[in-house]
Amino acid sequence: MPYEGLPTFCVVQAATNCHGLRREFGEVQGTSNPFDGMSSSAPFLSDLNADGLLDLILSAKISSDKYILKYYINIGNFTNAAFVEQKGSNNPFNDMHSSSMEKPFLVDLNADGLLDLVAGSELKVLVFFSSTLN
Ligand SMILES: [Ca+2]
Ligand SMILES: [Ca+2]
Repeated sequence: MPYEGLPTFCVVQAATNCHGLRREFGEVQGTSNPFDGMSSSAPFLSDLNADGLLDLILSAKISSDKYILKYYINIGNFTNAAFVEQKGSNNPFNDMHSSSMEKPFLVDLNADGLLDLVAGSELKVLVFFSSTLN
């Protein structure tokens, strides 16, 4: 078995051959959708406050060439996410306004235990922000 020990799944619209665990995805709408009312072309989830729950970061366009990052802390639990926007000094990205924030994601790129920010833009430039503790 080439994928022995690894979780596998397939997505099918109609019953066909599926090797591994079969998963089907159904859209969740309205208030049952924890992202109801939010919009972004580049959402991503990461446990930014290290409480074990995935938080939400959205890139939002504020002018023709500027983006900001909105931060939503997850106040739900492991089975029901609930996001509340953090503004001002509660948003660690509050002072970042840049054309380079269109497609952000967090990763610990330098293996220091702190998530760093990598972001791309319409200009196809990748920018890197190394995080530090204050
Ligand atoms: Ca969290
Ligand atoms: Ca890091």
